[in-house]
Amino acid sequence: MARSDASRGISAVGAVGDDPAARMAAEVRAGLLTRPLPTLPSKYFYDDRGSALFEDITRTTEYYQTRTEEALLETVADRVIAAAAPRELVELGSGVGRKIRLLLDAMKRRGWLERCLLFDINERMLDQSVARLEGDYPGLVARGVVGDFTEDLSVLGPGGDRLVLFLAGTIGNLHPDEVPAFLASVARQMGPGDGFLVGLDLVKSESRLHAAYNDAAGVTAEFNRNILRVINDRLGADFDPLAFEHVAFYDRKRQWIEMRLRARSASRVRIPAAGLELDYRPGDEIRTEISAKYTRETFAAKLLGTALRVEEFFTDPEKLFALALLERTEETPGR
Ligand code: SAH
Ligand code: AVI
Repeated sequence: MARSDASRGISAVGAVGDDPAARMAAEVRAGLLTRPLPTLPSKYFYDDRGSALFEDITRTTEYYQTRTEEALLETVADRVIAAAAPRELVELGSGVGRKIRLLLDAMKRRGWLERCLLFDINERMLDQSVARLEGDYPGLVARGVVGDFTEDLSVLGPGGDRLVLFLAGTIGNLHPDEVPAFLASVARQMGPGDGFLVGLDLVKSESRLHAAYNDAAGVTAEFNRNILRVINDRLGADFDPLAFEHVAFYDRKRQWIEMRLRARSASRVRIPAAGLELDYRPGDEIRTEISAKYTRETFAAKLLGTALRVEEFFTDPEKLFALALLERTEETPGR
Protein backbone atom coordinates (compact mmCIF):
# COMPACT_ATOMS: atom_id res chain seq x y z
CA MET A 1 0.00 0.00 0.00
CA ALA A 2 1.68 3.21 -1.13
CA ARG A 3 -0.38 5.59 0.91
CA SER A 4 -3.62 5.58 2.68
CA ASP A 5 -5.80 8.19 4.30
CA ALA A 6 -8.42 6.33 6.26
CA SER A 7 -9.97 9.58 7.54
CA ARG A 8 -11.14 10.33 4.00
CA GLY A 9 -11.90 6.71 3.18
CA ILE A 10 -9.34 6.85 0.33
CA SER A 11 -6.50 4.40 -0.09
CA ALA A 12 -3.87 4.00 -2.78
CA VAL A 13 -2.49 0.76 -4.17
CA GLY A 14 0.24 0.00 -6.65
CA ALA A 15 2.92 -2.34 -7.91
CA VAL A 16 6.53 -1.75 -9.13
CA GLY A 17 7.90 -1.07 -5.67
CA ASP A 18 4.79 1.01 -4.97
CA ASP A 19 6.29 3.87 -6.99
CA PRO A 20 3.71 5.15 -9.51
CA ALA A 21 6.31 7.25 -11.36
CA ALA A 22 8.61 4.22 -11.83
CA ARG A 23 5.66 2.17 -13.02
CA MET A 24 4.65 4.88 -15.48
CA ALA A 25 8.22 5.36 -16.73
CA ALA A 26 8.54 1.63 -17.42
CA GLU A 27 5.19 1.48 -19.23
CA VAL A 28 5.83 4.60 -21.31
CA ARG A 29 9.30 3.39 -22.24
CA ALA A 30 8.05 -0.03 -23.32
CA GLY A 31 5.12 1.50 -25.20
CA LEU A 32 7.07 4.12 -27.12
CA LEU A 33 9.70 1.55 -28.12
CA THR A 34 7.03 -0.83 -29.49
CA ARG A 35 7.30 -1.38 -33.25
CA PRO A 36 5.85 -1.18 -35.81
CA LEU A 37 3.37 1.06 -33.94
CA PRO A 38 4.45 2.83 -30.72
CA THR A 39 1.66 2.88 -28.13
CA LEU A 40 0.80 4.65 -24.89
CA PRO A 41 -1.46 3.21 -22.17
CA SER A 42 -4.74 5.12 -22.32
CA LYS A 43 -5.02 5.27 -18.52
CA TYR A 44 -2.50 8.13 -18.72
CA PHE A 45 -5.07 10.46 -20.27
CA TYR A 46 -6.65 10.92 -16.88
CA ASP A 47 -4.85 13.56 -14.87
CA ASP A 48 -7.17 16.30 -13.60
CA ARG A 49 -7.16 18.10 -16.95
CA GLY A 50 -7.75 14.86 -18.87
CA SER A 51 -10.62 13.87 -16.58
CA ALA A 52 -12.21 17.29 -17.08
CA LEU A 53 -11.74 16.95 -20.85
CA PHE A 54 -13.44 13.54 -20.76
CA GLU A 55 -16.40 15.17 -19.01
CA ASP A 56 -16.43 17.82 -21.78
CA ILE A 57 -16.46 15.03 -24.39
CA THR A 58 -19.52 13.51 -22.74
CA ARG A 59 -21.35 16.80 -23.35
CA THR A 60 -20.54 17.06 -27.08
CA THR A 61 -23.44 16.37 -29.42
CA GLU A 62 -21.46 13.70 -31.25
CA TYR A 63 -20.64 11.57 -28.16
CA TYR A 64 -23.92 9.66 -27.76
CA GLN A 65 -22.52 7.11 -25.28
CA THR A 66 -22.93 8.88 -21.96
CA ARG A 67 -26.47 10.18 -22.40
CA THR A 68 -27.59 6.89 -23.91
CA GLU A 69 -26.14 4.83 -21.06
CA GLU A 70 -27.58 7.19 -18.44
CA ALA A 71 -31.06 6.96 -19.96
CA LEU A 72 -30.78 3.17 -20.14
CA LEU A 73 -29.61 2.98 -16.52
CA GLU A 74 -32.58 5.05 -15.42
CA THR A 75 -34.88 2.56 -17.11
CA VAL A 76 -33.26 -0.61 -15.79
CA ALA A 77 -31.79 0.37 -12.38
CA ASP A 78 -34.65 -1.14 -10.36
CA ARG A 79 -34.52 -4.41 -12.34
CA VAL A 80 -30.75 -4.64 -11.95
CA ILE A 81 -30.92 -4.06 -8.21
CA ALA A 82 -33.81 -6.52 -7.80
CA ALA A 83 -31.87 -9.20 -9.72
CA ALA A 84 -28.49 -8.71 -8.02
CA ALA A 85 -29.81 -7.80 -4.53
CA PRO A 86 -26.53 -6.09 -3.52
CA ARG A 87 -25.56 -4.48 -0.22
CA GLU A 88 -22.40 -3.06 -1.78
CA LEU A 89 -21.75 -1.33 -5.09
CA VAL A 90 -18.21 -1.20 -6.51
CA GLU A 91 -17.56 0.99 -9.54
CA LEU A 92 -14.36 0.49 -11.56
CA GLY A 93 -13.23 3.64 -13.39
CA SER A 94 -15.84 5.65 -11.55
CA GLY A 95 -14.92 9.12 -12.90
CA VAL A 96 -17.18 11.82 -11.50
CA GLY A 97 -19.38 9.17 -9.84
CA ARG A 98 -22.64 10.35 -11.36
CA LYS A 99 -24.09 7.18 -12.91
CA ILE A 100 -23.69 5.14 -9.74
CA ARG A 101 -26.31 7.39 -8.15
CA LEU A 102 -29.02 5.87 -10.32
CA LEU A 103 -28.25 2.49 -8.76
CA LEU A 104 -27.81 3.88 -5.25
CA ASP A 105 -31.26 5.45 -5.60
CA ALA A 106 -32.70 2.08 -6.58
CA MET A 107 -31.01 0.45 -3.55
CA LYS A 108 -32.39 3.19 -1.33
CA ARG A 109 -35.90 2.54 -2.60
CA ARG A 110 -35.53 -1.07 -1.40
CA GLY A 111 -33.87 -0.14 1.89
CA TRP A 112 -30.66 -1.94 0.83
CA LEU A 113 -28.30 1.03 0.80
CA GLU A 114 -25.17 0.13 2.81
CA ARG A 115 -21.75 0.45 1.17
CA CYS A 116 -20.12 1.65 -1.99
CA LEU A 117 -16.57 1.71 -3.24
CA LEU A 118 -15.24 3.82 -6.09
CA PHE A 119 -12.05 2.68 -7.83
CA ASP A 120 -10.20 5.03 -10.15
CA ILE A 121 -6.73 6.07 -11.18
CA ASN A 122 -7.42 9.77 -10.60
CA GLU A 123 -7.15 10.49 -6.89
CA ARG A 124 -8.56 13.99 -6.79
CA MET A 125 -11.70 13.05 -8.67
CA LEU A 126 -12.14 10.01 -6.47
CA ASP A 127 -11.76 12.10 -3.36
CA GLN A 128 -14.42 14.58 -4.53
CA SER A 129 -16.81 11.86 -5.69
CA VAL A 130 -16.60 9.94 -2.40
CA ALA A 131 -17.16 13.12 -0.35
CA ARG A 132 -20.17 14.10 -2.48
CA LEU A 133 -21.75 10.65 -2.24
CA GLU A 134 -21.36 10.59 1.54
CA GLY A 135 -22.93 14.05 1.75
CA ASP A 136 -25.85 13.16 -0.50
CA TYR A 137 -26.58 9.67 0.87
CA PRO A 138 -26.69 9.82 4.66
CA GLY A 139 -25.94 6.41 6.15
CA LEU A 140 -23.98 5.24 3.10
CA VAL A 141 -20.41 4.11 3.84
CA ALA A 142 -18.41 5.26 0.79
CA ARG A 143 -14.76 4.35 0.15
CA GLY A 144 -12.35 5.22 -2.62
CA VAL A 145 -9.43 3.21 -3.92
CA VAL A 146 -6.79 4.79 -6.16
CA GLY A 147 -5.39 2.11 -8.41
CA ASP A 148 -5.22 0.42 -11.78
CA PHE A 149 -8.17 -1.88 -12.36
CA THR A 150 -6.07 -4.12 -14.60
CA GLU A 151 -3.63 -4.87 -11.78
CA ASP A 152 -4.88 -3.94 -8.35
CA LEU A 153 -8.31 -5.54 -8.02
CA SER A 154 -7.37 -7.92 -5.21
CA VAL A 155 -7.57 -4.92 -2.85
CA LEU A 156 -11.36 -5.25 -3.12
CA GLY A 157 -11.25 -8.42 -1.02
CA PRO A 158 -13.73 -11.26 -1.20
CA GLY A 159 -17.17 -10.57 -2.63
CA GLY A 160 -20.62 -11.39 -1.34
CA ASP A 161 -23.73 -9.21 -1.77
CA ARG A 162 -21.64 -7.19 -4.22
CA LEU A 163 -22.59 -5.59 -7.53
CA VAL A 164 -19.60 -4.44 -9.59
CA LEU A 165 -20.12 -1.71 -12.19
CA PHE A 166 -17.88 -1.07 -15.18
CA LEU A 167 -19.69 1.57 -17.19
CA ALA A 168 -19.13 3.99 -20.08
CA GLY A 169 -17.83 1.27 -22.40
CA THR A 170 -14.46 1.52 -20.63
CA ILE A 171 -14.06 -2.23 -21.19
CA GLY A 172 -13.56 -1.23 -24.83
CA ASN A 173 -10.34 0.52 -23.82
CA LEU A 174 -8.82 -2.88 -23.00
CA HIS A 175 -7.37 -4.85 -25.88
CA PRO A 176 -10.02 -7.50 -26.73
CA ASP A 177 -7.42 -10.26 -26.20
CA GLU A 178 -6.99 -9.08 -22.59
CA VAL A 179 -10.70 -8.96 -21.79
CA PRO A 180 -11.20 -12.61 -20.70
CA ALA A 181 -8.36 -12.38 -18.16
CA PHE A 182 -9.69 -9.04 -16.93
CA LEU A 183 -13.23 -10.43 -16.54
CA ALA A 184 -11.86 -13.43 -14.64
CA SER A 185 -9.94 -11.07 -12.33
CA VAL A 186 -13.18 -9.24 -11.54
CA ALA A 187 -14.99 -12.58 -11.01
CA ARG A 188 -12.35 -13.50 -8.40
CA GLN A 189 -13.54 -10.55 -6.31
CA MET A 190 -17.16 -11.68 -6.52
CA GLY A 191 -19.02 -14.31 -4.54
CA PRO A 192 -21.31 -16.82 -6.31
CA GLY A 193 -24.52 -15.00 -7.19
CA ASP A 194 -22.86 -11.54 -7.13
CA GLY A 195 -23.57 -9.27 -10.10
CA PHE A 196 -21.39 -7.40 -12.58
CA LEU A 197 -22.94 -4.70 -14.78
CA VAL A 198 -20.86 -3.89 -17.86
CA GLY A 199 -21.53 -0.99 -20.24
CA LEU A 200 -20.80 -1.84 -23.87
CA ASP A 201 -20.64 0.51 -26.80
CA LEU A 202 -22.24 -1.47 -29.63
CA VAL A 203 -21.04 -1.96 -33.20
CA LYS A 204 -22.87 0.57 -35.38
CA SER A 205 -22.47 2.71 -38.47
CA GLU A 206 -18.95 3.86 -39.14
CA SER A 207 -20.08 7.46 -39.65
CA ARG A 208 -21.68 7.62 -36.21
CA LEU A 209 -18.59 6.19 -34.57
CA HIS A 210 -16.25 8.40 -36.55
CA ALA A 211 -18.15 11.52 -35.52
CA ALA A 212 -18.11 10.55 -31.83
CA TYR A 213 -14.29 10.50 -31.82
CA ASN A 214 -13.83 13.49 -34.15
CA ASP A 215 -16.14 16.09 -32.59
CA ALA A 216 -16.38 19.39 -34.40
CA ALA A 217 -15.30 21.42 -31.36
CA GLY A 218 -12.01 19.50 -31.12
CA VAL A 219 -12.50 18.38 -27.51
CA THR A 220 -11.46 14.79 -28.25
CA ALA A 221 -8.36 16.11 -30.04
CA GLU A 222 -7.42 18.06 -26.90
CA PHE A 223 -8.10 15.00 -24.74
CA ASN A 224 -5.87 12.93 -27.01
CA ARG A 225 -2.99 15.42 -26.89
CA ASN A 226 -3.35 15.64 -23.11
CA ILE A 227 -1.53 12.33 -22.75
CA LEU A 228 1.66 14.09 -23.91
CA ARG A 229 1.16 16.84 -21.29
CA VAL A 230 0.79 14.16 -18.61
CA ILE A 231 4.08 12.58 -19.73
CA ASN A 232 5.73 16.02 -19.67
CA ASP A 233 4.43 16.73 -16.15
CA ARG A 234 5.18 13.35 -14.61
CA LEU A 235 8.28 12.18 -16.44
CA GLY A 236 9.96 15.53 -17.18
CA ALA A 237 9.50 15.10 -20.96
CA ASP A 238 9.50 17.93 -23.50
CA PHE A 239 6.81 16.90 -25.99
CA ASP A 240 5.21 19.82 -27.82
CA PRO A 241 1.58 18.56 -27.82
CA LEU A 242 0.61 20.95 -30.61
CA ALA A 243 3.23 19.37 -32.85
CA PHE A 244 0.97 16.28 -32.95
CA GLU A 245 -2.41 16.02 -34.66
CA HIS A 246 -5.36 13.99 -33.47
CA VAL A 247 -6.28 10.97 -35.58
CA ALA A 248 -9.28 8.72 -34.85
CA PHE A 249 -10.67 6.09 -37.21
CA TYR A 250 -12.86 2.99 -37.10
CA ASP A 251 -11.12 -0.28 -37.92
CA ARG A 252 -14.01 -2.28 -39.31
CA LYS A 253 -12.20 -5.61 -39.21
CA ARG A 254 -11.19 -5.33 -35.58
CA GLN A 255 -14.40 -3.50 -34.65
CA TRP A 256 -12.58 -0.82 -32.72
CA ILE A 257 -11.95 2.89 -32.81
CA GLU A 258 -8.28 3.68 -32.75
CA MET A 259 -6.89 7.02 -31.62
CA ARG A 260 -3.43 8.08 -32.60
CA LEU A 261 -1.22 11.14 -32.42
CA ARG A 262 0.57 11.96 -35.67
CA ALA A 263 3.68 14.15 -35.76
CA ARG A 264 3.15 17.29 -37.85
CA SER A 265 6.84 18.13 -37.97
CA ALA A 266 10.26 16.75 -37.10
CA SER A 267 11.16 16.92 -33.42
CA ARG A 268 13.51 15.43 -30.86
CA VAL A 269 11.82 14.54 -27.58
CA ARG A 270 13.57 13.77 -24.30
CA ILE A 271 11.84 11.75 -21.58
CA PRO A 272 14.47 11.73 -18.84
CA ALA A 273 12.62 9.60 -16.29
CA ALA A 274 12.10 6.89 -18.95
CA GLY A 275 15.70 7.17 -20.20
CA LEU A 276 14.50 8.00 -23.72
CA GLU A 277 15.48 10.41 -26.47
CA LEU A 278 13.27 9.95 -29.51
CA ASP A 279 13.31 11.48 -32.97
CA TYR A 280 9.96 12.00 -34.66
CA ARG A 281 9.56 12.61 -38.37
CA PRO A 282 6.44 14.15 -39.93
CA GLY A 283 3.75 11.46 -40.19
CA ASP A 284 5.11 9.27 -37.37
CA GLU A 285 2.28 7.92 -35.24
CA ILE A 286 1.70 6.83 -31.66
CA ARG A 287 -1.39 4.79 -30.79
CA THR A 288 -2.99 6.28 -27.67
CA GLU A 289 -6.27 4.38 -27.35
CA ILE A 290 -8.42 1.65 -28.73
CA SER A 291 -12.12 1.70 -28.01
CA ALA A 292 -13.53 -1.67 -28.97
CA LYS A 293 -17.19 -1.98 -29.95
CA TYR A 294 -19.13 -5.13 -29.15
CA THR A 295 -22.19 -7.11 -30.17
CA ARG A 296 -23.98 -9.41 -27.77
CA GLU A 297 -22.23 -12.33 -29.47
CA THR A 298 -18.68 -10.96 -29.52
CA PHE A 299 -19.01 -10.01 -25.86
CA ALA A 300 -20.47 -13.41 -24.87
CA ALA A 301 -17.44 -15.05 -26.49
CA LYS A 302 -15.19 -13.23 -23.99
CA LEU A 303 -16.97 -14.87 -21.04
CA LEU A 304 -15.85 -18.44 -21.71
CA GLY A 305 -13.97 -19.78 -18.69
CA THR A 306 -14.44 -16.61 -16.63
CA ALA A 307 -17.12 -17.94 -14.22
CA LEU A 308 -19.45 -15.21 -15.44
CA ARG A 309 -22.64 -15.63 -17.43
CA VAL A 310 -25.04 -13.15 -18.99
CA GLU A 311 -28.18 -12.83 -16.89
CA GLU A 312 -29.74 -9.91 -18.77
CA PHE A 313 -28.74 -7.82 -21.76
CA PHE A 314 -30.37 -4.40 -21.98
CA THR A 315 -30.13 -2.00 -24.93
CA ASP A 316 -31.59 1.39 -25.80
CA PRO A 317 -34.23 1.55 -28.58
CA GLU A 318 -31.62 2.59 -31.18
CA LYS A 319 -29.26 -0.23 -30.09
CA LEU A 320 -26.38 2.19 -29.66
CA PHE A 321 -25.30 0.99 -26.23
CA ALA A 322 -25.84 -2.04 -23.98
CA LEU A 323 -25.73 -2.91 -20.32
CA ALA A 324 -24.86 -6.55 -19.76
CA LEU A 325 -25.79 -7.84 -16.31
CA LEU A 326 -23.47 -10.75 -15.54
CA GLU A 327 -23.77 -13.22 -12.72
CA ARG A 328 -20.90 -15.02 -10.98
CA THR A 329 -21.40 -18.75 -11.29
CA GLU A 330 -20.12 -21.46 -8.91
CA GLU A 331 -17.19 -22.28 -11.27
CA THR A 332 -13.62 -21.19 -10.59
CA PRO A 333 -12.56 -18.26 -12.83
CA GLY A 334 -10.03 -19.88 -15.13
CA ARG A 335 -7.74 -17.36 -16.77
N1 SAH B 1 -17.49 5.75 -15.22
C1 SAH B 1 -17.44 7.14 -15.66
C2 SAH B 1 -16.06 7.54 -16.23
C3 SAH B 1 -15.62 6.80 -17.47
S1 SAH B 1 -14.11 7.45 -18.10
C4 SAH B 1 -18.53 7.36 -16.67
O1 SAH B 1 -19.30 6.45 -16.90
O2 SAH B 1 -18.63 8.46 -17.22
C5 SAH B 1 -12.97 6.19 -17.64
C6 SAH B 1 -12.57 6.30 -16.17
O3 SAH B 1 -11.71 5.21 -15.86
C7 SAH B 1 -11.81 7.57 -15.80
O4 SAH B 1 -12.33 8.11 -14.63
C8 SAH B 1 -10.36 7.11 -15.61
O5 SAH B 1 -9.67 7.88 -14.65
C9 SAH B 1 -10.55 5.68 -15.19
N2 SAH B 1 -9.47 4.77 -15.62
C10 SAH B 1 -8.97 4.62 -16.86
N3 SAH B 1 -8.05 3.63 -16.88
C11 SAH B 1 -7.98 3.14 -15.60
C12 SAH B 1 -7.24 2.10 -14.99
N4 SAH B 1 -6.38 1.34 -15.70
N5 SAH B 1 -7.44 1.87 -13.68
C13 SAH B 1 -8.31 2.62 -12.94
N6 SAH B 1 -9.04 3.63 -13.48
C14 SAH B 1 -8.89 3.88 -14.80
C1 AVI C 1 -13.66 6.08 -21.25
N1 AVI C 1 -13.87 5.53 -22.58
C2 AVI C 1 -15.01 4.60 -22.61
C3 AVI C 1 -13.96 6.54 -23.65
C4 AVI C 1 -14.19 5.84 -25.01
O1 AVI C 1 -15.09 6.27 -25.71
O2 AVI C 1 -13.48 4.89 -25.32
C5 AVI C 1 -12.73 7.42 -23.73
C6 AVI C 1 -12.76 8.34 -24.89
N2 AVI C 1 -11.85 8.42 -25.82
C7 AVI C 1 -12.20 9.32 -26.70
N3 AVI C 1 -13.38 9.81 -26.39
C8 AVI C 1 -13.75 9.22 -25.22
